[in-house]
Amino acid sequence: MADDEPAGHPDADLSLHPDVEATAAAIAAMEIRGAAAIADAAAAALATQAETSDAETPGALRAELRAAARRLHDTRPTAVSLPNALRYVLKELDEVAAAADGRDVSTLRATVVERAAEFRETVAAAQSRLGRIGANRLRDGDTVLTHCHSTDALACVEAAVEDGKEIEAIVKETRPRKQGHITARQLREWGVPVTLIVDGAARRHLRSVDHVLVGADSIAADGSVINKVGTSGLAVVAREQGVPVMVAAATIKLHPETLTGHTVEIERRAESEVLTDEERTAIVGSNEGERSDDGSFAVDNPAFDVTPPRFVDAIVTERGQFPPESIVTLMRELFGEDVAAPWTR
Ligand code: RUB
Repeated sequence: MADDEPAGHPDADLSLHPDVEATAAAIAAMEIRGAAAIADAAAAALATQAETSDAETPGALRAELRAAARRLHDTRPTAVSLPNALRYVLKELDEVAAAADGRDVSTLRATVVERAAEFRETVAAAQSRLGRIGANRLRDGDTVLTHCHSTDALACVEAAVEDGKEIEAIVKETRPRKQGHITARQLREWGVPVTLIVDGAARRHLRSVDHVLVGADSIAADGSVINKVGTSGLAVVAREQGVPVMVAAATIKLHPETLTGHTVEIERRAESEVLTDEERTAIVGSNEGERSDDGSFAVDNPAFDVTPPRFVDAIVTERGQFPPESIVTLMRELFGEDVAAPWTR
């Protein structure tokens, strides 16, 4: 802790910019969603916090930035792009605060703003680069089957279309939030013919599909892919039918903590995403009715699942494509054993 950082103060005493609060709320409510968009928004919010803060010392600014990062961090647990974004923007926070001699906040402010801009540019460039790499796997006339909405996965289709390839898409609806509709809308804008299907129809359609194409929220050191719930079942069935599974994921999706044996937390979301109050009453009855809600009925709503590496053919990143089992090499190179969490006290 820097000498001038007030000790032991609760986050409530720190003035967070309203944009930080608004960004955190939007991520939690999934108005901002998808691992890349979440990371971008979090970096932008940290930059706003730094830029607009009236903290008078580096220590005070650092405390604010940490509180802002904690607020953003605690919104959704599964997409590692979020902590990776916070880590990138706040890297060397302590060193810069110390070097600022305990007085001049402008160096720290400028460093955070610069790093946030650099992160956002790097991530955007990574997506277009991985899109070009992924497009090489798609041939003219291919049909892809998608799950959820992934900007990294769509970047591959966009690049293939730019290369003049005719691509068609079977788009899974993706219950309960129906992110497949976002995918369908985007693909149509690019002129890609789309067939929207309910999730349960995927196996039937795999017969006419050349690639399953999905994104990732996190990739573990053993090559497991954590993505929207339903991805693992799709990958298993694709393997059964001999359809290759391609995961498009920029390196901000690599989960450095899994290098040291941590597992990835799977977010569980509200029952209301799955069942309306009326639907619940129709199943369990109301307390006034013949049946009653005696607690013997539950809804489970995990937002993500884990696809073991043996069901994945390739992970396409901006650094090239990898069999899932070898992704650990790239992870070590990028992160080392450094899994600092500069937002923690
Ligand atoms: C989104 C999801 C996406 C990944 C990758 O889940 O699972 O496949 O985040 O997206 P949710 P991108 O809708 O619950 O956020 O490639 O855009 O980072």
